[in-house]
Amino acid sequence: LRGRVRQFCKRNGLLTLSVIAVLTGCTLGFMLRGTQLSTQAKIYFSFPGELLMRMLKMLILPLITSSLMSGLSSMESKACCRIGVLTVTYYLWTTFIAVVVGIVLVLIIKPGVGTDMESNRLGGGPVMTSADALLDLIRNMVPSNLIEATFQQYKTDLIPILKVPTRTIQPNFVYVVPDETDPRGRTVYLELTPPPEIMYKTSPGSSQQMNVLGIVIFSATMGLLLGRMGERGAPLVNVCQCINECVMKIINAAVWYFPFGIIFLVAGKILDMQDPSTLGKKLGWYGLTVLAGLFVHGLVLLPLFYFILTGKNPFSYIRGLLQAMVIALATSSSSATLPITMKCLLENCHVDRQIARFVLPVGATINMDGTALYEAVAAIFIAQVNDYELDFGQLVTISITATAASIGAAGIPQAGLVTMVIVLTSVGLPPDDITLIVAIDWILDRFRTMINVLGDALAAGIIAHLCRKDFPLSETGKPVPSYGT
Ligand code: DAS
Repeated sequence: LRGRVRQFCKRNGLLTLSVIAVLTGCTLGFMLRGTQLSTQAKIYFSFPGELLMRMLKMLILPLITSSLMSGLSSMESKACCRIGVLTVTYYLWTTFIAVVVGIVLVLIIKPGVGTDMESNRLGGGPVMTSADALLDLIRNMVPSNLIEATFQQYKTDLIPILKVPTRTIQPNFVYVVPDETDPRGRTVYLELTPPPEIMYKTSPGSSQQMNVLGIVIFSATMGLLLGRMGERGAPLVNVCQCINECVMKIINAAVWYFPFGIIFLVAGKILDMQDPSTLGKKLGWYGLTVLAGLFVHGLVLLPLFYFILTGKNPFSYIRGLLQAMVIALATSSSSATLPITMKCLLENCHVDRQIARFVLPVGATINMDGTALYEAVAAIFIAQVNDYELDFGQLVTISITATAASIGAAGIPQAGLVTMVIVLTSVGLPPDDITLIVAIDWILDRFRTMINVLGDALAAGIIAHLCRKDFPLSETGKPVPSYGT
């Protein structure tokens, strides 16, 4: 019995602790909601969770750059091209499928029809055309300064300053600034970051995420070039491999702090949560539509694709990813979850290290099925609230811009809400109306982040199977030696 208990703890100890931590955080958050914690107390209370997020964010860029440079440098060019084409094609295909699932569901359920929610046509902020936004996403794929892009990846660009009537808004990443011109003090500004000196037409996307995409492209290119330099490139390849192994060792040590941080991360969010009874029935139906779409896409279609393309049981593979999905649920950040997703892929799912090192960082940057589905549903919900009939052409536009916007969304909390403006402006809807859905965005964000992470990880398993001739290790089922052992 002791041996069984030890085996269970070894395989599932962290996952069990993390699940218990999420439940404990929920309980603690609801228990404390009635108490009037002072701001100072809230700062202290949120400290352990903030520490967890900073630990994860600290590891992301060294992990992405070292994974790509060391992983690609040891791949021969044909295999590299094959994996690259397969990966991007698979990602675009599944993201588009996610959008179609969302559109079909929101047109059937019609959560926004006949709602009494008022649209916020207050206007304000620079008029954003989708052309500006899309151009800006592409512009930001080439960061003018890699070092600056590296260090500012978690700041989000200003979205158009929105004037909204006073309402309890989840200020997870926005500052609510009173509008002095309103004597009644009822109007506030929703402002992401202090306006830059030059208010150029920036996309509402998080340009830093595109910078991270730029870093991914740069690192992948460096990896390919290093691979062709032979002995001359070996020193830098060795440095990248050592950095990669050190980062994974740090992750192996840091993960035992995670359950403690998760408790306060979840409790802090629930403490700030708007009273569910004030959300309104229609918003509830909207939330259920998003959750139903995420379930259909993430737990039905993606596993089905995995089974069809690999012939293996998808749910035993997903079982190996549960730890990463719990971290995604707790942090609502697929980038922050990346180190854990990498650890699960290598140690639980036995995916070839070179495949994981390429597919995962690219996926965490550009593949966000959950976000794409959510943005399509939210845009059509807002159209329904405005009694705005969308024609087929506009639905096609929404499916394309939602796919593009999800590529531009950062792997950080509620980034999908930010890039949503691209989708709204592409069909003439008021960008201010994102405030209609802000109130429950923080909870939907957690579930769409889980599906984002799941989509990336299932893709790695599929690509590894399809490229098994190039990487036989992942097919032998032998455990891939985990880092540091
Ligand atoms: N929270 C984002 C992520 O980390 C998803 C989103 O905002 O839509 O993937």
